[in-house]
Amino acid sequence: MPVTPQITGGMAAFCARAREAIDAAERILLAGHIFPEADSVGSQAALARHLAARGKRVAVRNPTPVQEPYRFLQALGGIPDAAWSHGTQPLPAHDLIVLLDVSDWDYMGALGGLLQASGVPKIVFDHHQSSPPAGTIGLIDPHASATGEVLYRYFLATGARIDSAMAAALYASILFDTGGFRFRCTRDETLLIAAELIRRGARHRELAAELFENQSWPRIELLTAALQRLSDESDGRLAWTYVTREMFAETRTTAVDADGITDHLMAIRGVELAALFRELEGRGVKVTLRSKGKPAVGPLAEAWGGGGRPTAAGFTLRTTLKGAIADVLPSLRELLTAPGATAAAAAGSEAGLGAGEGEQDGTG
Ligand SMILES: [Mn+2]
Repeated sequence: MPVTPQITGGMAAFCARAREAIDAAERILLAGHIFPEADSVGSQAALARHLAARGKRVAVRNPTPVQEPYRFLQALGGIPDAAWSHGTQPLPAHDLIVLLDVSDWDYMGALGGLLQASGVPKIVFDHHQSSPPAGTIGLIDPHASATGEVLYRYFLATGARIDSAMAAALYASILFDTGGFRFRCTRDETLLIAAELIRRGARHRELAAELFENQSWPRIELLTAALQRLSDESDGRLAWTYVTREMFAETRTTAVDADGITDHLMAIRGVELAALFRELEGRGVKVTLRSKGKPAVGPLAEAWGGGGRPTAAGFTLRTTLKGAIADVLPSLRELLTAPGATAAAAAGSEAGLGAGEGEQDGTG
């Protein structure tokens, strides 16, 4: 049986409602989460291009600037750079808001409150494990690998034309959030959609190089410094490291440049859990947790006031780096000794592990 992207009844109804709202609007504001990355920006670019082709005036507002490695995706949107903005300056005139890759106002910083206060209709395309904010038209599929996949289904359901720039933007979304088709969220449908996007003009090799072979030297220097401080515990099942403010300063990097360090810890054979402690400028310590499946790290992050998914989560502690490490490590060790904690026990427990496992963990 060939696999085809599923447009379920509920999804078809959502798509029809979303299209009605879009049809009725002239000026549409797209928005995303803090530290917008490839899924966020790729989805925004693909939708911006679609809407502009339909004669809409489109603007994009993110809480923080589009990160440098993802600016090439911004360009695929085909709208002027001046239409992309960030922060909490007054919003451009709009009669519809579309949230992409986020369904939680808190994950948008102060911009969330600003958007929430706007009385216009709101649409949400997302794949995080959450429900749409009250009063929004929300398509949230936690089994989708990326928001790009959710958006692709919307385009399919509404008969939208997907040109090569849109295909590239959506492909980048999916490629990034699946970690290059490695993460658990990679399903048969994901690959089917990816194949279709290549057929429509997405260039796999070029996009893979842009996303995964594009690290700056300062980032590699930061990674080197972090790996020099790598520790392992619990018979090599837990790997952790840290980055101090001095390390950021010495390598001329900032907190976001430590994104991806946990990938290197997770690449070690036998490692089931990874933790990264980031000392933030005057804002305590950000703790990033990763798991290969079991034990789930989401609940632990929630207990510390953060959030995330079973495989990717994080939280911020208002304490010193030493204090954070001393506080958190015991609970990580405990997680590994809890009954059913081993990776083998995860077999058959796929539910809830669908959403993208990129850098986002819902905490910023
Ligand atoms: Mn995503």
